[in-house]
Amino acid sequence: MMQLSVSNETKDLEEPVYFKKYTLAVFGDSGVGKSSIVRHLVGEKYMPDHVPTVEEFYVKPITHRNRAYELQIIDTSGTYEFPAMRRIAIHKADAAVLVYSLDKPVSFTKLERYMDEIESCCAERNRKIPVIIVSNKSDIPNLSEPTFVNANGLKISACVYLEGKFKCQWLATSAKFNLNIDSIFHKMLDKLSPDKNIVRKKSSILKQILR
Ligand SMILES: Nc1nc2c(ncn2[C@@H]2O[C@H](COP(=O)(O)OP(=O)(O)OP(=O)(O)O)[C@@H](O)[C@H]2O)c(=O)[nH]1
Ligand SMILES: [Mg+2]
Repeated sequence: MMQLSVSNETKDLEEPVYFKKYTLAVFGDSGVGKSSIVRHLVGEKYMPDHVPTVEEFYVKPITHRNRAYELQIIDTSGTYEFPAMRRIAIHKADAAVLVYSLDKPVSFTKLERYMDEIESCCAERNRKIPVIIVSNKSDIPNLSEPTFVNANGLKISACVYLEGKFKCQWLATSAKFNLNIDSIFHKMLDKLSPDKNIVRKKSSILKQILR
């Protein structure tokens, strides 16, 4: 009886065992909703007001494909120009989330600057990190993604344009209504986790079946 209670106490004190810990850095222009996205993921309330971030750090345990991961998330500032802090965040990060929103057209054009910064910082240490581009505030009516023309003169969507130009995935979200927020982090874990080859194999098998 005595032994049982001791072992239960020990169990309570035990640290959870994570399959892996990853650091994600979230970048994007001022007011696009970076903090709102991260706050949603960690279970904090949506805030209707814009409170500019200096830099925040969050830890989120997450289960993905039956494995427990710990995400360490760096929420960076888009309002204040802190290039040195951004560089440190990029160096720490295993992956990056780049956010823009259609109510702030400049945030779309600034994607290229953030991407250059990520690539050049990573190149200094001879590495590459996966990036996901997020179009947030998809709930706002009457705002549509820009369209582009490809080399053959065909109209293409912002998603196809961005995925082709930056070789990364794209996702539309709404932090206000919690739409697709978790998918950002699950997509990222698919990219980062050692099972990614299995995922790729599965998707190529699917493609063959659908052909
Ligand atoms: N309609 C709508 N508004 C949003 C959404 N996400 C964030 N907002 C609003 O946009 C404003 C800015 O959101 P934040 O999350 O603080 O933006 P941020 O990118 O962290 O800004 P900085 O920290 O200054 O770089 C706030 O007023 C939010 O309520 C969304 O999905 N839909
Ligand atoms: Mg913020």
